[in-house]
Amino acid sequence: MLKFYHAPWSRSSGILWLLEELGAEYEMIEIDIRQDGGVPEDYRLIQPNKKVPAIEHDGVVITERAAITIHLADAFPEAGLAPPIGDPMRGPCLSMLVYCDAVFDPALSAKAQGWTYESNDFPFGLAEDMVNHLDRILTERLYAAGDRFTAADVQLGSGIGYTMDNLKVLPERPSFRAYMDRLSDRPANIRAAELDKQMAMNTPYFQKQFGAAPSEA
Ligand SMILES: N[C@@H](CCC(=O)N[C@@H](CS)C(=O)NCC(=O)O)C(=O)O
Repeated sequence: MLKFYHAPWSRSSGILWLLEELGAEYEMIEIDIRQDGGVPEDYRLIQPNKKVPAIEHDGVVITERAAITIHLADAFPEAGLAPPIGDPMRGPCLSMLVYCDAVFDPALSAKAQGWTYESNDFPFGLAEDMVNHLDRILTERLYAAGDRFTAADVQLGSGIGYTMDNLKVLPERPSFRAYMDRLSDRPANIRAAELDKQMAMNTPYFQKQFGAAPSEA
């Protein structure tokens, strides 16, 4: 039994895409992270900071995107998104997954907040170094961990897509654009994006921003 705690158009959207890539059966539990008064306190029993995503798989709760991604990709090996131990792509795949949360996300969050700091002030270092690193990787390789799509691409692709095209805090680089083009026609990506959009348009926060839900328009 797999439960998925999700809010549309959020950091849990990458896990939605991953679940679609894996062909996993899951029960979705929507957490409205933008509701007036904040996320209800009882959700803290699942996620200590009341954030999404979280999953509960066969009675065990797993939090943090990188951990969830590794767990799910390993749990559904038939999808081939987790290079197994011994595969030379496993190391790069794990490195990129953790890099997305430990470096990419905080460095860009700091940049979006206009922070100025030295590289060694924070463990995530400078956004500029991170951008150059990813540019190098995605110029050398087709995908995050090598020449084939892995679970790391779901997190890296979600992060690049959101920060380059929506938040506009990640500078546009030809390697990033070519990478996003490679990911954009994946059926699971398209399915997840459509599902997420429908869910978003049914939440009061986005209805206020964009008008009524399509069905009520
Ligand atoms: N370190 C967490 C971060 C998750 C996170 O930041 N989630 C945001 C969604 S974009 C959230 O739930 N925010 C709601 C809140 O802080 O109230 C992870 O990687 O799973």
